[in-house]
Amino acid sequence: MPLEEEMKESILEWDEDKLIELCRTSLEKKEATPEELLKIIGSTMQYIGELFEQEEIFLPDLIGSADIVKKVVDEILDPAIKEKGGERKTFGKVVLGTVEGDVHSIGKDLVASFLFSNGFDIFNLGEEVPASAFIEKAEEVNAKVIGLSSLLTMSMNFQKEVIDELNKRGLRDKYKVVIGGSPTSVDWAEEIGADGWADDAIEAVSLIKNLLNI
Ligand code: B12
Repeated sequence: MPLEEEMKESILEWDEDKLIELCRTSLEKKEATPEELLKIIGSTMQYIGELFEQEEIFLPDLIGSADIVKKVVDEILDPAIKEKGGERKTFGKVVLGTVEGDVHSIGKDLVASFLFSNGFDIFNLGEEVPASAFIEKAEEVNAKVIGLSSLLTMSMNFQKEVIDELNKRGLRDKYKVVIGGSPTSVDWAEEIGADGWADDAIEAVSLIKNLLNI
């Protein structure tokens, strides 16, 4: 079976050991560069996203695949690229977190995995993140995008607070601010002056790519 097919199969079956073995062996034998392997992973994640949208696979499948991909990229491909003296070429940095007062992490982490496997650098600040922490991290790492997750009607207002705080500090135009989470909507995004809203992790990737003209 060609390498691409084998990798695709292992990602779909969450076969972490096989994916690690395939990547390690092809790097050792110089059958592929880490960048080529990343490209295969990226197109596989895109394919998996399409399967999810067509309801051919479900949330746990998506999470399983995203998790093993993140591990292989973190542990094998990123170090391999760094060893060659290069940096993983990315589309830009995204600072992401769940807003203040909210502990829900699963959806936000899924968005993080999908963005990562589609070529973004992710700074995942975790949960219950205050407005100032989003802004300070974005400034520190020179991010292009700030992503705000909220799963509670009660915490939605903290998404607005981040945007208000950006405005207060004169930084609003420096960042694309995207929001998500089940109680939020495109109308809410408009109301609080966000740049976009996405319903799921797959849409989040295309939303951010569109906003950055990628
Ligand atoms: C799991 C869960 C929990 C877990 C969270 C564990 C964890 N580590 O995340 C625990 C048990 C801790 C929990 C606690 C609570 N929960 Co809860 N929880 C859920 C549950 C069942 C699933 C949420 C989930 O993970 N969904 C799966 C993910 C993949 O979907 P998602 O989060 O929507 O994310 C997708 C999109 O929204 C989008 N997205 C998400 N974030 C972002 C960000 C950006 C930038 C973008 C672009 C897109 C995006 O992409 C994601 C991936 O596709 C929901 C019910 C439900 N069915 O949604 C209730 C739910 C969210 N919880 C609810 C409540 C009320 C609570 C509690 C207040 C309960 C309590 N009384 O203590 C506490 C909250 C405490 C706090 N301060 O936060 C309510 C919220 C109601 C509301 N609208 O306010 C819900 C809807 C249940 C209900 N029907 O009442 N909860």
